[in-house]
Amino acid sequence: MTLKFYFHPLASYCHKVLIALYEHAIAFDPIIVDLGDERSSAELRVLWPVAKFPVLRDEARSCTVAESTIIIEYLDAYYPVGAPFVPPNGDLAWQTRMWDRFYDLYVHEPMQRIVGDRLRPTGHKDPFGLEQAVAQLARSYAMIEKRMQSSIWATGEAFTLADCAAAPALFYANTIVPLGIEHPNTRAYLERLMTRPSYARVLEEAQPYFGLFPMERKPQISRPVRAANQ
Ligand SMILES: N[C@@H](CCC(=O)N[C@@H](CS)C(=O)NCC(=O)O)C(=O)O
Repeated sequence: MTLKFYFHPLASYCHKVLIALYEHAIAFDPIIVDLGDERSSAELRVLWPVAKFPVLRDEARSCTVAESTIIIEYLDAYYPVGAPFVPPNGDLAWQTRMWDRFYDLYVHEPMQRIVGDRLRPTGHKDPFGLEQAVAQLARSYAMIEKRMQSSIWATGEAFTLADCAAAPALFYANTIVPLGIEHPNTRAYLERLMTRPSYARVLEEAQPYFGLFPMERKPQISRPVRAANQ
């Protein structure tokens, strides 16, 4: 197979690209990487010494593509099927990129920071960083809540790159800092994302690994967006 996808089924940024691959039914060779295992991660490190995934290797074009957003743009450019994930021009193009950045930087990143703090050894915790991450998530939830009052997907009617970014970011953020009763639009949006066949499949494939999630609250597929105080 010409496309090799290096990923882990539990890894949130890998979910973002898997959604795009499944949306467009693009065939690929799945290569599960265990970063904790020297042999398993060696191949990834040769391709992309940053040693973060997802990474796409396109043997047909001799290209190694890293960074979830760039991989999805690459799929649009070289494996186009149906509507592109980044609309080609006009307001929708910059809006899609802006909301992709928003979900990565202001939902996904603080969510990862909270999980990362959990993994830090005693004596190396970052309570101030943790506080900042929780405050950022609260601001982001409020922004999403307002925006999703009148929108089905992140940028309107079409499912785009921004929704690929939103799905894992919101799914894991909601596991750690649950959406509340003040976020009905965001909860409904997350439910739409989780029941969309592409992401439902990603979550089903991730489910066997949910026990490895390093927080007390484990991700759940069933009754996904029930508010903590309901
Ligand atoms: N900006 C990167 C972020 C990739 C990333 O953070 N990947 C995580 C998994 S979700 C990872 O590789 N973590 C392993 C590590 O940091 O050692 C992207 O969009 O692909």
